[in-house]
Amino acid sequence: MSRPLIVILGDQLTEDLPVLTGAPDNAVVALFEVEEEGRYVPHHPQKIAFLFSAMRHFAQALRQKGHQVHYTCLDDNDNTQDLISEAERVATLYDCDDIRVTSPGEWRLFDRIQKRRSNTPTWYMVTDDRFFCSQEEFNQWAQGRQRFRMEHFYRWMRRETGLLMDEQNNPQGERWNFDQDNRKPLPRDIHPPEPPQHQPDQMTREVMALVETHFGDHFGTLEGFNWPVTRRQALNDLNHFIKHALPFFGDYQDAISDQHPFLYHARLSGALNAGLLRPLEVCQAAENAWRDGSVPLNCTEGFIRQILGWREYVRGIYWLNMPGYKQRNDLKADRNLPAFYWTGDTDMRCLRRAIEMTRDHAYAHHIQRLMVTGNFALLCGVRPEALCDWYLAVYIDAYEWVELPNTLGMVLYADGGYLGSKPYCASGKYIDRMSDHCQQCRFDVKKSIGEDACPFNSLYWYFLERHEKQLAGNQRMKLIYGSLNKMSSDKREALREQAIRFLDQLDYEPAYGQGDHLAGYR
Ligand code: FAD
Ligand code: DLZ
Repeated sequence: MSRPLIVILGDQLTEDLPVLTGAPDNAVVALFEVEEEGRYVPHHPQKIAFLFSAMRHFAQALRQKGHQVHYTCLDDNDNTQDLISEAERVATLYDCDDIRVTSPGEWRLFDRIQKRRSNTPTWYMVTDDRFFCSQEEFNQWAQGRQRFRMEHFYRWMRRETGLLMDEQNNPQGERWNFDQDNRKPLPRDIHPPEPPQHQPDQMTREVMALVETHFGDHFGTLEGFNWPVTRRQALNDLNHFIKHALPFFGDYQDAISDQHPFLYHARLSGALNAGLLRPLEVCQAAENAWRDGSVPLNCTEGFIRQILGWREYVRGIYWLNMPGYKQRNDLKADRNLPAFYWTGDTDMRCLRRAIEMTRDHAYAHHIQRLMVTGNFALLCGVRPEALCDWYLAVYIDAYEWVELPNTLGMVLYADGGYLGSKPYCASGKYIDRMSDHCQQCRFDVKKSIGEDACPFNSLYWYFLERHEKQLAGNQRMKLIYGSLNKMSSDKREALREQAIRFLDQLDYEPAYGQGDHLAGYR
């Protein structure tokens, strides 16, 4: 009787995956820790420790359920240190005729597996069913549309799933969107909830030591590691969020704090993307909290929109457009990444704090990623590849299917407006309105010219000027180009000179792969 090897990748830790529920009794289930996955970009040590520990706990749970499980540890002598060759080695070891795997979340692996389909043992890829919208459904939705907008996709998803819909299939509260209620800056004295603490058990401690030895040179600290590594812990984090943070999620969704990295955000993206939680159960928990009156509708809707809307939308865009999407660079951005992205060593307070939080927690919330580190890179003209490699490396939740559209599309506008209707470029004024950083910064956010002027200001105008041809025709940019065009030529020249001087004196990392991009960090 034929015997399959069922490969479970590090972000596929879901017990009811079809490859597992459909496995015959004699199947061998296999998980592999390999160097290659930790190094294709220099992943944050917390991300690697999170995945290895979650994989080890998952393997234990599968054994307890009666599966025969093979587990390759990182420092096993016969480990080939590459996922594909490890699967083929282990398939031979157990005399397996074929290898079955849930379709990977990144093109690079998907492509490699596809190319091995005619090999022996034969590889089979099974559709990943952990999303609301299958790729076929997304492709059909996209067909014939000139421009895609997340809002249209989201409304369709709401109708399809019935989430937050009334009996007539209309949106609850008679509105699709509560964004006007959701842009409040932070009040002075806030006390966001502390995240639940997960004491690392023996298994996690062993993994942390292993990661320190093998990946201790990567950007980021392991100290204070506090991510959920089992489904039980992830459910605990979900319940904690629903009870303590969701009631304020909407109001302060866009706010940035100098002190509180998580504010009222869920911290669930790592667990969701690794498969410890299902998006449906997360959205249902949020909807139930609204139904029982413990959470206002603007908060529940704002949260469900992120998961049912943005998360599904960016995944659809990724698979619809890969591999070509990754090559897009419509604004012809050509700078390397500023070196301080790997150190936090900058006087710009907002950037310093976002990077320090990233170093300490493998986390920064959406607005920090979009409007601080993202906005700055956009204004500087950082190459998409350089910025994407950084985002893919440093966050607990980063996988290319979700990172790439967010970075290349939403942040860098490198797809020419395919994903978002306008670039999210902003001057220091935006950061000042939404955060308490500027009061503690050596630069003056009200100034655009001079040694102590906030660099975001001149960079902003210089960006608009550089890209006038591509952007001035955009309806949503009309107002701002009106202001630029009203500016005197002397002022424009002074802003341009200020921005160029600033860009010239920045240190940049060497192009990735052409030097030691972590040199500044060590
Ligand atoms: P919350 O703010 O509490 O949101 C709830 C959930 O909604 C998240 O857990 C996440 O699953 C989902 N979500 C929210 N915004 C987005 C979005 N724009 N795209 C997809 N899902 C979203 N998210 C990732 O999961 N992986 C990434 O690699 C990633 N890279 C990003 C890169 C950039 C440049 C930007 C601007 C955003 C990126 N995001 C990414 C989206 C978002 O920043 C994170 O999902 C969010 O910060 C995770 O924290 P949280 O769980 O506290 O989210
Ligand atoms: C991110 C990651 C890392 C660091 N290590 C492993 C690993 O050793 N073994 C594994 O199966 N998966 C790992 N992953 C997750 C994979 O990179 C992920 O499955 C692919 O990028 C597809 O999304």
